[in-house]
Amino acid sequence: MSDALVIIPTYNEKENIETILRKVMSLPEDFHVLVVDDGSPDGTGSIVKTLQEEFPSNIFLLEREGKQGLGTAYLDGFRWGKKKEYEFFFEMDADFSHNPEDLVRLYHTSKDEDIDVVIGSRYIKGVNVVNWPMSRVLLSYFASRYVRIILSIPVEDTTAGFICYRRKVLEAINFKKIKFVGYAFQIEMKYIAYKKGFSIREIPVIFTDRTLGKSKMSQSIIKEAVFGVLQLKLRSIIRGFK
Ligand SMILES: Nc1nc2c(ncn2[C@@H]2O[C@H](COP(=O)(O)OP(=O)(O)O)[C@@H](O)[C@H]2O)c(=O)[nH]1
Ligand SMILES: [Mg+2]
Repeated sequence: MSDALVIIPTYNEKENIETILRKVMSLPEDFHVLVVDDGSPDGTGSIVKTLQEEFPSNIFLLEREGKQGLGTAYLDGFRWGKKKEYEFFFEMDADFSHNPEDLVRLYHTSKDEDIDVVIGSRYIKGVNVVNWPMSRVLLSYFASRYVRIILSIPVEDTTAGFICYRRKVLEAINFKKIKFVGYAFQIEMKYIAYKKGFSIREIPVIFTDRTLGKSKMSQSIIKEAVFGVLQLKLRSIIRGFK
Protein backbone atom coordinates (compact mmCIF):
# COMPACT_ATOMS: atom_id res chain seq x y z
CA MET A 1 0.00 0.00 0.00
CA SER A 2 1.32 3.40 -1.00
CA ASP A 3 1.17 6.20 1.58
CA ALA A 4 0.93 8.97 -1.05
CA LEU A 5 -2.12 9.98 -3.07
CA VAL A 6 -1.86 12.53 -5.88
CA ILE A 7 -5.22 14.11 -6.67
CA ILE A 8 -5.60 15.51 -10.18
CA PRO A 9 -8.83 17.38 -10.98
CA THR A 10 -9.69 17.36 -14.66
CA TYR A 11 -12.04 19.12 -16.97
CA ASN A 12 -11.36 18.57 -20.68
CA GLU A 13 -7.76 17.43 -20.38
CA LYS A 14 -7.68 14.78 -23.11
CA GLU A 15 -4.45 16.22 -24.53
CA ASN A 16 -2.63 15.91 -21.19
CA ILE A 17 -4.11 13.17 -19.05
CA GLU A 18 -2.42 10.10 -20.47
CA THR A 19 1.06 11.65 -20.54
CA ILE A 20 0.78 13.05 -17.03
CA LEU A 21 -0.47 9.75 -15.60
CA ARG A 22 2.33 7.83 -17.30
CA LYS A 23 4.84 10.35 -15.97
CA VAL A 24 3.62 9.94 -12.39
CA MET A 25 3.67 6.15 -12.78
CA SER A 26 7.31 6.35 -13.88
CA LEU A 27 8.51 8.27 -10.79
CA PRO A 28 10.86 6.56 -8.34
CA GLU A 29 8.26 6.71 -5.53
CA ASP A 30 5.11 4.62 -5.40
CA PHE A 31 2.44 7.28 -5.92
CA HIS A 32 -1.23 6.48 -6.29
CA VAL A 33 -3.28 8.88 -8.40
CA LEU A 34 -6.93 9.81 -8.09
CA VAL A 35 -8.32 11.69 -11.08
CA VAL A 36 -11.44 13.68 -10.21
CA ASP A 37 -13.17 14.26 -13.53
CA ASP A 38 -16.27 16.40 -13.88
CA GLY A 39 -17.82 14.52 -16.78
CA SER A 40 -15.44 16.11 -19.28
CA PRO A 41 -17.24 16.22 -22.64
CA ASP A 42 -13.93 15.53 -24.41
CA GLY A 43 -13.72 12.00 -22.98
CA THR A 44 -10.92 12.53 -20.42
CA GLY A 45 -12.67 9.99 -18.15
CA SER A 46 -12.53 7.19 -20.69
CA ILE A 47 -8.82 7.76 -21.29
CA VAL A 48 -8.31 7.32 -17.54
CA LYS A 49 -10.36 4.10 -17.58
CA THR A 50 -8.18 2.67 -20.34
CA LEU A 51 -5.04 3.44 -18.33
CA GLN A 52 -6.56 1.87 -15.24
CA GLU A 53 -6.42 -1.47 -17.05
CA GLU A 54 -2.66 -1.08 -17.25
CA PHE A 55 -2.18 0.28 -13.69
CA PRO A 56 -5.12 -1.23 -11.78
CA SER A 57 -3.69 -0.75 -8.32
CA ASN A 58 -2.26 2.74 -8.80
CA ILE A 59 -4.75 4.79 -10.82
CA PHE A 60 -8.24 5.63 -9.57
CA LEU A 61 -11.06 7.67 -11.03
CA LEU A 62 -13.79 9.62 -9.30
CA GLU A 63 -16.42 10.77 -11.75
CA ARG A 64 -18.71 13.66 -10.95
CA GLU A 65 -21.55 15.05 -12.98
CA GLY A 66 -20.93 18.38 -14.65
CA LYS A 67 -18.30 21.01 -13.97
CA GLN A 68 -18.41 21.75 -10.25
CA GLY A 69 -15.16 23.62 -9.72
CA LEU A 70 -11.66 22.86 -8.57
CA GLY A 71 -12.27 23.33 -4.85
CA THR A 72 -15.03 20.75 -4.49
CA ALA A 73 -13.09 18.36 -6.75
CA TYR A 74 -10.21 18.44 -4.27
CA LEU A 75 -12.52 18.12 -1.27
CA ASP A 76 -14.19 15.06 -2.80
CA GLY A 77 -10.73 13.66 -3.59
CA PHE A 78 -9.57 14.25 0.00
CA ARG A 79 -12.73 12.55 1.32
CA TRP A 80 -12.07 9.56 -0.94
CA GLY A 81 -8.45 9.31 0.22
CA LYS A 82 -9.25 9.77 3.91
CA LYS A 83 -11.25 6.55 3.81
CA LYS A 84 -8.05 4.76 2.83
CA GLU A 85 -4.72 4.78 4.59
CA TYR A 86 -2.87 7.52 2.78
CA GLU A 87 -0.67 9.82 4.83
CA PHE A 88 0.39 12.34 2.15
CA PHE A 89 -2.18 14.04 -0.09
CA PHE A 90 -0.99 16.01 -3.12
CA GLU A 91 -2.77 18.57 -5.24
CA MET A 92 -1.53 18.79 -8.81
CA ASP A 93 -2.93 20.16 -12.09
CA ALA A 94 -3.30 17.92 -15.13
CA ASP A 95 -1.76 20.37 -17.60
CA PHE A 96 1.99 20.03 -16.74
CA SER A 97 2.08 23.50 -15.18
CA HIS A 98 3.33 21.57 -12.19
CA ASN A 99 6.26 19.34 -13.05
CA PRO A 100 5.36 15.83 -11.79
CA GLU A 101 9.03 15.22 -10.96
CA ASP A 102 8.69 17.80 -8.18
CA LEU A 103 6.24 15.47 -6.42
CA VAL A 104 9.26 13.56 -5.14
CA ARG A 105 10.74 16.67 -3.52
CA LEU A 106 7.40 17.65 -1.99
CA TYR A 107 7.01 14.14 -0.63
CA HIS A 108 10.46 13.95 0.92
CA THR A 109 10.28 17.41 2.42
CA SER A 110 7.06 16.47 4.17
CA LYS A 111 8.10 12.97 5.19
CA ASP A 112 11.78 13.38 6.04
CA GLU A 113 11.50 16.79 7.69
CA ASP A 114 8.08 16.19 9.20
CA ILE A 115 6.35 19.20 7.66
CA ASP A 116 2.54 19.32 7.61
CA VAL A 117 2.01 21.43 4.49
CA VAL A 118 4.61 21.65 1.73
CA ILE A 119 3.95 24.16 -1.03
CA GLY A 120 5.53 24.11 -4.47
CA SER A 121 6.15 27.83 -4.64
CA ARG A 122 6.71 30.09 -7.63
CA TYR A 123 7.73 33.13 -5.66
CA ILE A 124 10.39 32.27 -3.12
CA LYS A 125 13.43 32.60 -5.35
CA GLY A 126 12.40 35.37 -7.71
CA VAL A 127 9.50 34.68 -10.02
CA ASN A 128 9.59 31.22 -11.57
CA VAL A 129 6.84 31.28 -14.12
CA VAL A 130 7.41 30.25 -17.73
CA ASN A 131 5.22 31.12 -20.72
CA TRP A 132 2.59 33.16 -18.94
CA PRO A 133 1.83 36.54 -20.49
CA MET A 134 3.30 39.32 -18.34
CA SER A 135 -0.21 40.45 -17.38
CA ARG A 136 -0.94 37.09 -15.80
CA VAL A 137 2.40 36.87 -14.01
CA LEU A 138 1.80 40.30 -12.50
CA LEU A 139 -1.77 39.41 -11.54
CA SER A 140 -0.68 36.24 -9.78
CA TYR A 141 2.37 37.81 -8.10
CA PHE A 142 0.52 40.83 -6.77
CA ALA A 143 -2.45 38.66 -5.78
CA SER A 144 -0.08 36.62 -3.63
CA ARG A 145 1.36 39.76 -2.03
CA TYR A 146 -2.13 41.18 -1.46
CA VAL A 147 -3.15 38.00 0.32
CA ARG A 148 0.00 37.92 2.43
CA ILE A 149 -0.55 41.48 3.58
CA ILE A 150 -4.29 41.22 4.29
CA LEU A 151 -4.11 37.86 6.04
CA SER A 152 -0.61 38.24 7.54
CA ILE A 153 0.26 34.72 6.50
CA PRO A 154 3.94 33.81 6.10
CA VAL A 155 3.52 32.25 2.67
CA GLU A 156 4.80 33.80 -0.55
CA ASP A 157 2.73 31.80 -3.02
CA THR A 158 -0.69 31.74 -1.41
CA THR A 159 -2.59 30.81 -4.57
CA ALA A 160 -0.29 27.88 -5.39
CA GLY A 161 -2.06 24.65 -6.29
CA PHE A 162 0.90 22.27 -6.05
CA ILE A 163 0.83 21.09 -2.48
CA CYS A 164 1.38 18.20 -0.12
CA TYR A 165 -0.95 18.01 2.88
CA ARG A 166 -0.37 15.57 5.71
CA ARG A 167 -3.39 13.54 6.68
CA LYS A 168 -3.70 15.22 10.07
CA VAL A 169 -4.15 18.62 8.41
CA LEU A 170 -7.09 17.35 6.36
CA GLU A 171 -8.53 15.66 9.44
CA ALA A 172 -8.43 18.95 11.32
CA ILE A 173 -10.27 20.92 8.64
CA ASN A 174 -14.07 20.90 8.51
CA PHE A 175 -14.67 20.55 4.78
CA LYS A 176 -18.28 21.67 5.13
CA LYS A 177 -17.02 25.10 6.07
CA ILE A 178 -14.78 25.49 3.03
CA LYS A 179 -16.55 28.05 0.89
CA PHE A 180 -14.47 28.79 -2.14
CA VAL A 181 -13.83 27.00 -5.41
CA GLY A 182 -11.00 28.67 -7.36
CA TYR A 183 -7.78 30.40 -6.24
CA ALA A 184 -9.64 31.46 -3.12
CA PHE A 185 -9.97 27.77 -2.26
CA GLN A 186 -6.19 27.43 -2.30
CA ILE A 187 -5.81 30.50 -0.10
CA GLU A 188 -8.54 29.32 2.30
CA MET A 189 -6.96 25.88 2.83
CA LYS A 190 -3.51 27.33 3.52
CA TYR A 191 -4.87 30.02 5.82
CA ILE A 192 -6.87 27.56 7.91
CA ALA A 193 -3.88 25.21 8.16
CA TYR A 194 -1.72 28.14 9.27
CA LYS A 195 -4.28 29.36 11.80
CA LYS A 196 -4.54 25.88 13.25
CA GLY A 197 -0.81 25.90 13.86
CA PHE A 198 0.39 23.37 11.29
CA SER A 199 3.93 23.69 9.97
CA ILE A 200 4.25 25.07 6.45
CA ARG A 201 7.25 25.02 4.14
CA GLU A 202 7.62 26.43 0.65
CA ILE A 203 10.02 24.83 -1.78
CA PRO A 204 10.85 26.45 -5.12
CA VAL A 205 9.28 25.05 -8.28
CA ILE A 206 9.13 26.29 -11.82
CA PHE A 207 5.57 26.75 -13.06
CA THR A 208 5.15 26.42 -16.82
CA ASP A 209 1.95 27.46 -18.55
CA ARG A 210 0.11 24.70 -20.33
CA THR A 211 1.02 24.05 -23.96
CA LEU A 212 -2.00 21.81 -24.66
CA GLY A 213 -5.69 22.25 -23.88
CA LYS A 214 -7.41 25.34 -22.51
CA SER A 215 -7.28 27.21 -19.21
CA LYS A 216 -10.50 27.25 -17.17
CA MET A 217 -9.55 30.41 -15.33
CA SER A 218 -12.32 32.97 -15.39
CA GLN A 219 -13.15 36.49 -14.23
CA SER A 220 -15.46 35.10 -11.58
CA ILE A 221 -12.58 33.07 -10.09
CA ILE A 222 -10.48 36.24 -9.84
CA LYS A 223 -13.37 38.11 -8.21
CA GLU A 224 -13.89 35.28 -5.77
CA ALA A 225 -10.24 35.51 -4.76
CA VAL A 226 -10.23 39.30 -4.28
CA PHE A 227 -13.38 39.36 -2.16
CA GLY A 228 -12.78 35.94 -0.65
CA VAL A 229 -9.60 37.14 1.04
CA LEU A 230 -11.50 39.95 2.72
CA GLN A 231 -14.17 37.48 3.85
CA LEU A 232 -11.51 35.18 5.26
CA LYS A 233 -10.03 38.09 7.19
CA LEU A 234 -13.44 38.99 8.61
CA ARG A 235 -14.17 35.39 9.51
CA SER A 236 -10.90 35.12 11.39
CA ILE A 237 -11.59 38.34 13.30
CA ILE A 238 -15.14 37.37 14.19
CA ARG A 239 -14.81 33.71 15.06
CA GLY A 240 -11.32 32.46 14.37
CA PHE A 241 -10.71 29.09 12.75
CA LYS A 242 -10.23 26.84 15.73
N1 LIG B 1 -12.76 18.36 -11.80
C1 LIG B 1 -12.56 19.63 -12.17
N2 LIG B 1 -11.32 20.02 -12.57
C2 LIG B 1 -11.15 21.32 -12.95
C3 LIG B 1 -12.21 22.27 -12.95
N3 LIG B 1 -11.71 23.48 -13.37
C4 LIG B 1 -10.40 23.27 -13.64
N4 LIG B 1 -10.06 21.98 -13.40
C5 LIG B 1 -8.73 21.34 -13.52
O1 LIG B 1 -7.90 22.02 -12.60
C6 LIG B 1 -6.57 22.16 -13.10
C7 LIG B 1 -6.19 23.65 -13.20
O2 LIG B 1 -7.04 24.30 -14.14
P1 LIG B 1 -6.51 25.27 -15.28
O3 LIG B 1 -7.60 25.46 -16.27
O4 LIG B 1 -5.22 24.78 -15.82
O5 LIG B 1 -6.35 26.63 -14.49
P2 LIG B 1 -5.16 27.68 -14.60
O6 LIG B 1 -3.88 26.90 -14.53
O7 LIG B 1 -5.39 28.59 -13.45
O8 LIG B 1 -5.33 28.35 -15.91
C8 LIG B 1 -6.58 21.44 -14.45
O9 LIG B 1 -6.16 20.11 -14.23
C9 LIG B 1 -8.05 21.49 -14.86
O10 LIG B 1 -8.43 20.44 -15.73
C10 LIG B 1 -13.51 21.82 -12.51
O11 LIG B 1 -14.49 22.56 -12.47
N5 LIG B 1 -13.61 20.50 -12.14
MG1 LIG C 1 -3.30 25.45 -15.74
